[in-house]
Amino acid sequence: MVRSFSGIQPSGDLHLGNLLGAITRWVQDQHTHDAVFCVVDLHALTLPQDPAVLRERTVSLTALLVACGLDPGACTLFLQSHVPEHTRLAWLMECTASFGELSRMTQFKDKSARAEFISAGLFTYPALQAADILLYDTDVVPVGDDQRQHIELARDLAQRFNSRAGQDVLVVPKHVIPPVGARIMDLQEPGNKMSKSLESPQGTILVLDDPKAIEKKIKRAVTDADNEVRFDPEAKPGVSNLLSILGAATGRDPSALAGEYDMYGPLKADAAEAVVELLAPIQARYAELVRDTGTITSILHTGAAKARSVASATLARVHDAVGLLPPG
Ligand code: ATP
Ligand code: LTN
Repeated sequence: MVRSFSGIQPSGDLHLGNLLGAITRWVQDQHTHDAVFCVVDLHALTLPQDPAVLRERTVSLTALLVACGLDPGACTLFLQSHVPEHTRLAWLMECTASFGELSRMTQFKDKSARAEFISAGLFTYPALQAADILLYDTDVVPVGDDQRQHIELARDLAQRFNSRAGQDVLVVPKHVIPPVGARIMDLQEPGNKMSKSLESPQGTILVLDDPKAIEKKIKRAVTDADNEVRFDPEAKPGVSNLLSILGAATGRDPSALAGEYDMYGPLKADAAEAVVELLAPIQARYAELVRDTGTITSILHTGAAKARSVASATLARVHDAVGLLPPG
């Protein structure tokens, strides 16, 4: 079976961009692929985190992923820090990546420009991400558009590693980016992507926002003055973003939807209604799950054991290929 692997950081509250750009596809993949999903808590540490908040976010994000439809019986769901092979392969990937290629990563440039303290981990972050992916012999990586460059790097590293080893040790993965919803923008600053870690509460729709908050945020979304509904992300980023949100939430094409509106008001009202409808069942399931921390912990422990059995075999293969001796 084709293996699908992806990850998400517990670095803030899950938002509509995460759901439409990635999680929706993860939920589909668990029925058609051998699906493995990881809450990448070690990646979150590349920026400063309060330990109590990180703990709480890790549990609530896991509960929310299950509420979104991830079924621990149909996929493997685990925490990155529970499978030590991730950091062990990351070291070998750091020794495979060049300083120059890590320096060209746009996420590093953006995040380091905003960070007060630029950790070495923020710089080597994509090598750990490549390790996440390559440990599972991953074929496809469902992600939003912002991750394109990181997945390209994981491909390059796998190819370089194989060519140095003179054999196909690592599977070369491909990204899968949804046709609609791959880049949901901030509602207040439609030039920026909606993000967990940017402080923009009015521009970000959280998966756990109540219907009133969602309606208010969409109603106040920045558009432009000409009142012409057209899908043109360059010239009309705000309006196009609303069309993408409505399209991704209802499974329709944003350009086709544009033809059905001649003013912004009704488009905003329909987009708000579609989002409220999409999120209501997720919120109801989450409210039940989050109280049951025992179940969440047990899902994560079972997931880590399954993940580890695959990861340790890959790491042993990689160690052998570079000339490291087996430990026992
Ligand atoms: P941070 O702001 O901390 O980097 P994030 O909101 O970008 O967080 P991640 O944990 O980095 O979220 O990403 C999880 C998944 O969600 C990735 O596949 C990413 O591509 C996708 N994603 C994130 N933001 C968006 C967005 N605005 N539109 C579509 N997909 C997105
Ligand atoms: N870098 C990603 C999160 C991430 C990831 C992964 C995604 C870490 N490891 C492996 C796909 C596959 C992000 O910032 N969205």
